[in-house]
Parts: sequence; structure tokens; C-alpha cells
Amino acid sequence: MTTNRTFTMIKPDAVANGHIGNILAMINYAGFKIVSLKLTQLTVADAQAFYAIHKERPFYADLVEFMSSGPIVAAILEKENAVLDFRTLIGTTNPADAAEGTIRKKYATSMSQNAVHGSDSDENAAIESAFHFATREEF
Ligand code: YYY
Ligand code: MG
Repeated sequence: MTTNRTFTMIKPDAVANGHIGNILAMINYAGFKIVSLKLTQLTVADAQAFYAIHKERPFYADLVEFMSSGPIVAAILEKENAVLDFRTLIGTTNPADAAEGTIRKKYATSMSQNAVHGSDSDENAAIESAFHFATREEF
């Protein structure tokens, strides 16, 4: 396994519900190093662009509205096997199916408001990281 990086967002639901600290603690406890971190908010145009891959899906408009509705935490995380291990840590998209001990099991409120994002490939991790962070913000 090689050390690599993934990108995450703590979504507006989890930020509004006061879970930033607990989620970052779970991320650290699972062995991820935070190499970039910021509190920010997506514009509608940002959310449309970030989730452009889903633009034909029926949930796209609601997803864009939700993801631009309030502040998020964006972060880049480093660990061996980061992308896959982070997907395991967050759990399934639908929190009703998520395993015990996962972030979504603990903090997601619904399928659409599911507390966290995690990149699904090394390629997308790099694209999503560059979307949110300048090179000088990545350590
Ligand atoms: O990667 P992940 O976040 O687990 O799911 P995606 O299939 O990439 O969908 C992105 C995002 O869209 C998901 O986190 C919630 C929302 N969504 C939805 O509201 N309803 C669906 N049926 C599927 C996804
Ligand atoms: Mg996805």
C-alpha cells in the first residue's frame, strides 16, 4: 500500500448540528493526517460544478441546494490507502445501511443529508482537492 490522499467535506447538516469536532476526532483516531483544512461555503455554482458528474440524476437539484445551504469543512487527508479506508470510515451513502462506528451511522440524518463526503478514487481526490485548495494550502 502507498501513502496517498483523499478529499473530504463535513457537509452543512453536520456543521449545523455541531459535529465538526467529533468528526475530525474520528478522522484523526482512524489514522488520517490532516494536510489541508478550512471552513468555507459553496456557492450554488460551486456545488453545481463539484457535483457535475451527477447532473442528470434526479437528486441533483436538491443536492446542489443542500450543499450550498450553509458552511462546510473541507479537508485533505493523508494515510496509507486513504481513498478506500476513508470510504470505509464514512460508511454507505444511505446511513440506514451504514455499519456501526462509521461517521454516517453516527451523524448522518438522511440519504441526502449524510454528514460527510469522501472521494471515490485517487483521480477524483486530486481533482476535488484542487477545486478547494491552492497548492500553498496543502501541506
Ligand atoms: O459518494 P457518496 O457521497 O456516498 O454518494 P454519491 O452516489 O456520489 O452521491 C453524492 C451525494 O448525492 C450523496 O452523498 C447524497 C446524494 N444522493 C442523494 O441525495 N440521493 C441518492 N439517491 C444518491 C445520492
Ligand atoms: Mg460520490
